Amino acid sequence: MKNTQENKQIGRLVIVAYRLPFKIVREGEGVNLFQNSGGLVSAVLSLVGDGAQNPIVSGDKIQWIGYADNSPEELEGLSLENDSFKAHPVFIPDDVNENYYEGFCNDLIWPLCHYFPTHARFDDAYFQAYQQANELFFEKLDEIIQPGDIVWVQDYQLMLLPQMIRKKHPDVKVGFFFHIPFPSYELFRMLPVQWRKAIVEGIIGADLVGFHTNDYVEYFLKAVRMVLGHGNKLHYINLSNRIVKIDSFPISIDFNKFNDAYTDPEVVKERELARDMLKEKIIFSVDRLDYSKGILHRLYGFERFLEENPNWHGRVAFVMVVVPSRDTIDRYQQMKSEIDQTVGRINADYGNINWQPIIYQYRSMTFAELVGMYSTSDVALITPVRDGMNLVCKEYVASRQDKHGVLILSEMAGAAAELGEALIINPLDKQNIADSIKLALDMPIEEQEKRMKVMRSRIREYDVFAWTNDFFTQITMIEQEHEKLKQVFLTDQGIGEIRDAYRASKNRILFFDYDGTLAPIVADPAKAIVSREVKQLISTFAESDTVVIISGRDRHFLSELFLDLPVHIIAEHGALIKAKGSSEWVLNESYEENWKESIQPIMDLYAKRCPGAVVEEKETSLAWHYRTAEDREYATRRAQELVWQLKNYIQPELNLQIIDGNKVVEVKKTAFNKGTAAKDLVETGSYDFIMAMGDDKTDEDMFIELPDTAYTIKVGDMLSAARAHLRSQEEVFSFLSKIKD
Ligand code: GDG
Repeated sequence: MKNTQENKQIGRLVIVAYRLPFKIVREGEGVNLFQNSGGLVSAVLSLVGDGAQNPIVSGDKIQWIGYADNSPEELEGLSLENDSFKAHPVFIPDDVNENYYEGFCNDLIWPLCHYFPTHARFDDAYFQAYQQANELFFEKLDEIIQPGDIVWVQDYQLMLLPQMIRKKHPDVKVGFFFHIPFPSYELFRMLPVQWRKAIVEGIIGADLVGFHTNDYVEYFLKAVRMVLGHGNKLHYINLSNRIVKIDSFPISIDFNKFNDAYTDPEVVKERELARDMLKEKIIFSVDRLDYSKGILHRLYGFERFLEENPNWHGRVAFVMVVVPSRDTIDRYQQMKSEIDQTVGRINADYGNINWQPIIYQYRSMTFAELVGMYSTSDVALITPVRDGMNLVCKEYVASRQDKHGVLILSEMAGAAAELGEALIINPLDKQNIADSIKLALDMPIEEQEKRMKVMRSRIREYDVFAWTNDFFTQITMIEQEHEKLKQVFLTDQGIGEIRDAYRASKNRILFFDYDGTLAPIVADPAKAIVSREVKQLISTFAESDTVVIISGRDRHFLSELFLDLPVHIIAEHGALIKAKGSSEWVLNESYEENWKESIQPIMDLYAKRCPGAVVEEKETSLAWHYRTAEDREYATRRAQELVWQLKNYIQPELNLQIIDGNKVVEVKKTAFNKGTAAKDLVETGSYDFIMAMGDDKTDEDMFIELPDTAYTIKVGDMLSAARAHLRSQEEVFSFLSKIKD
């Protein structure tokens, strides 16, 4: 990593998050900064300074932009920095912040993303404030940004910011991380059209967008596809002038901090204190007061366990700590009183003078108390009904240096994807919770150790430092990817170089795509006809060179157009080949039939529902065309749905690929493409000049497969693996004339 950066200016790391990394407290003339010990703070610290494993960013202090609840006057003239961070406070007027943070963020996005749409409030004033606040963050960033800086934007409070940065500072590297679940499209689409558009556009202003799990990545990609019509290839979204990578980065914790704390005297003291007080087996949970954390469901599950297992009465205590949060809000107050009542009821029903089944505390804990409880509890019961990741479960595992203890974890937490050795439960199923509690309490020590060992080594390996490192390595790789895909538009000099090489060579092969390259793209595909001049030019080339027309069109269309020319024709993306001078079409040998009957009905159905769209059955593929659709926007949405459905439907063993082309969705066998077909031809001769031209996504296969010495030319400005670009199809004639001149 170091080498690739050596000659580049390494910039500063700029974090933008709703909160600053420390609390600012005025004291007389000065100020006290109380640094948070949160995961993100220690994670980003690992990127700078002497301990940094990865000099992606400079060793300068981390610049951190965040909201300050102090007034501007209060902080005027004060230096807000400590050894590691320099803070740049953003001041948001109270009324705006109310609608922005309490409103749009916590009263709409939070419930929607945690699958509580009934709690979501859609208020125009909220969205207005959200835009305003994001702009205030941007203004602050705009004041301090320098060339080479890497900006890392955090979470759902700042979804519009990446795009704002991209517009004004197109070359700045921007990462975005989403800490909560990204919901399935059915939920996301509940947002008003303009809002969801602004959100998706805002987020993909970044170069790299991170989520905790692959599911969230998939949901987001679908939102991008449905809302903006941008498809993706694996993890990449190809916008016309840049690519965005969307990937999963499961956030983690500082494993060593929790592991080492086991022997910390304060933690030891807390552990002994807990053990002195509680002789029973201990079940423990800790979370913020929030409906997403499943606190009530957990209580119902524990109640069911008590009901069914009288032998455990008096022998188990459930220590449930709820950390105060947002409890001035009605919904949270109500939830709190429901929790209070439920705990009271269970304790009254099952407890006795010597034993209280639930020890409930509504307070926050010190770090020593927390790890003391983690490391002494026999079971951690973590049951969110939805959680982006959930760090508490990872902390519990890391704190168990003794490898004892059992983790019960909700399948709705992002962490469940990584911690398969936990007892995984459905948090809404009280029987499932009750059964798992029993299983956990009865689990032999050897089994506990076996499970803990695997989970601990996984968290140790991918700790929060590996997480940050991974994210930043990916950002740098995107830059390299961009370099590779950079558009070089051909100038007279570039054209001159190709002409010289053409003239200096003897045995030449030239590949021409048809639609969008030799012929213009028009609404009716049947009317896309190559002009007389271009055809004449191709014919002149064919006198001295091997010319190949390579297209996705069927053989009849191409035969008719080029029958009189001495050229090779490749139809249906490489499936059918007719050699120069022959009248025989040869089917690619890897082609197998019998797949169309399962795909055609799906395409037909989509065509019926989309006026103007048609299904074309080619010999070796099926194509759903929507260039002729009456309502283009509607058809684009339908096309995206079709691609999505086909992707889910097509099993890998069918070896089919879906091509999301220019106003066409096409399904064909994977065994061949324009790339394999072009490569096969090149290998049959000893060519000293190879040129390939194309405008479509399918031409990329050709650009990639041909040798590096080939002159590959992309028509249009879409990112491409080709060496050079022409701006449009109209330039093709003049370009070819200059080469032949
Ligand atoms: C969001 C997403 C995602 C809690 N109470 C005390 C205390 N804590 C610490 C825990 C843990 C953290 O707070 C809670 O983290 P979670 O991940 O469980 O949940 P959220 O705060 O909702 O975080 C979540 C996370 O972002 C990261 O991306 O995992 O899904 O919702 O570290 O230890 N710490 C102390 N006393 C307490 O009373 N010392």
